[in-house]
Amino acid sequence: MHTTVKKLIRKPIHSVDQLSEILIEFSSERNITCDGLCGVPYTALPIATLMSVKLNQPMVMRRKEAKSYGTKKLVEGHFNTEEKILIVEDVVTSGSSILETYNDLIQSGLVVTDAVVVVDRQQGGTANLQKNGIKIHPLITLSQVMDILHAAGKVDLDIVKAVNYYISINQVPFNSTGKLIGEDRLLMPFNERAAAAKCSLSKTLFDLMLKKKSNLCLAADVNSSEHLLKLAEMIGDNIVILKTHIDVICDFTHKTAVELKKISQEKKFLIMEDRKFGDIGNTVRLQYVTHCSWADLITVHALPGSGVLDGLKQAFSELNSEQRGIFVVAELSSKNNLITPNYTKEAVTMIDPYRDIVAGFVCQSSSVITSPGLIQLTPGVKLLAGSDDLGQQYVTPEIAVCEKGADIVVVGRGITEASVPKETAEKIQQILWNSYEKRIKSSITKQH
Ligand code: 6AU
Repeated sequence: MHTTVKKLIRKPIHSVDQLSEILIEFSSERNITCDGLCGVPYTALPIATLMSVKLNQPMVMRRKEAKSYGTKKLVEGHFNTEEKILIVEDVVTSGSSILETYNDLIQSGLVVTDAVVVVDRQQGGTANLQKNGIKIHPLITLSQVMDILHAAGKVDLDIVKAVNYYISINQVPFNSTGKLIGEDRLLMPFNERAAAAKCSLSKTLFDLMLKKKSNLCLAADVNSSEHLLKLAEMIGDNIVILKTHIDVICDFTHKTAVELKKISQEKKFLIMEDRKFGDIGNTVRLQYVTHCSWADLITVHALPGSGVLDGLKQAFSELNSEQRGIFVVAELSSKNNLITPNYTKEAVTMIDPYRDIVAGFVCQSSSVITSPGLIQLTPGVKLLAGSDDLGQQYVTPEIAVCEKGADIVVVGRGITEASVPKETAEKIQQILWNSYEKRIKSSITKQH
């Protein structure tokens, strides 16, 4: 037991003020040096604030959600790149909150090597963070807390044993790459993903997926309003998104949009206009306001650069407060397309300051998205793998989810041109949902 804990036993603390002093003493006992501090939001913020005042050292603030206006920074405060920041946290369990903070600080050019925490619950978080290069200094562990309470006659030995047993059977599992299961989006259930989402429409989408047990998007590429609305009525219960290309519908009017919206509210799905915007920000802003304001989601190419997202952000705020979201095309399903791995990587980096409006990516491979809050939308799917005669390439629903990492799968002609569209949609919905469940379960069994 280190000196600070011994002192703690002799003189218990009663306030955050005292706790911050103890942590300062503890950090100096450990020879931890830093240029500034950062509390993990939110509980550790008052502790870090008091430490910063007492040490007369700056504090940086990590935002849990990027601001939708102004600087859009994830880390706020006066700092210079390469400065060393000490993370402060109250409790470490899996280590995922510290890791999120660490990632944002590193991305902002800061250096992080250590974190001081008040209590280590000993469930694997410390070791996991160590694997990620962060040394954890716990003031006290849960077993030490129990030992101290037992020695003071406050808890029975049976309770101590029960707590130790709980710790031993509730270790946070790792996957083969040393990542926490809870951090790898492919292994995480959608409810946990929803909590990690920074775009509020993504949260709605994850909730819909869970409620409807569906991760199916219908590409309703038909040429009349009547056919579109008929499909929406028929298949609405099986899907979470209905995707349109309104420029192929010869009689599409505002009335069609209103009727489609009504069906989407009754059947509980979102509407995505697959516009694949690819122009300068101002043009896209005008196009969106004129033609797409009725849709919940739209697609854009990353090609024009971040101006396209600025244009849409402006359009969203010009319109109203309805929830809106964007899917950025990072890869294509068509044969011989010109997208390169570097383009895909740059597209992913580009959206970072726009996480409040970007719901995810249209892409083909599981490696594109690592962040659990972003959604992978994958087209090019049919019950039977193959291709059409214009370069579209198809994989089966199971491959799309389990191997390509799709969260939501886009199926068009595989349903609309089937002899029995409703039954086919039901079948695909079932396969996709089973594949999602298999993906998260199989990964967990692999770990134990
Ligand atoms: O199932 P299909 O081939 O009948 O339809 C696939 C749908 C079409 C495409 O415009 C769209 O998915 N799509 C996209 C999207 C969604 O952006 C990207 C892509 O790479 N491939 C693709 O087919 O409406």
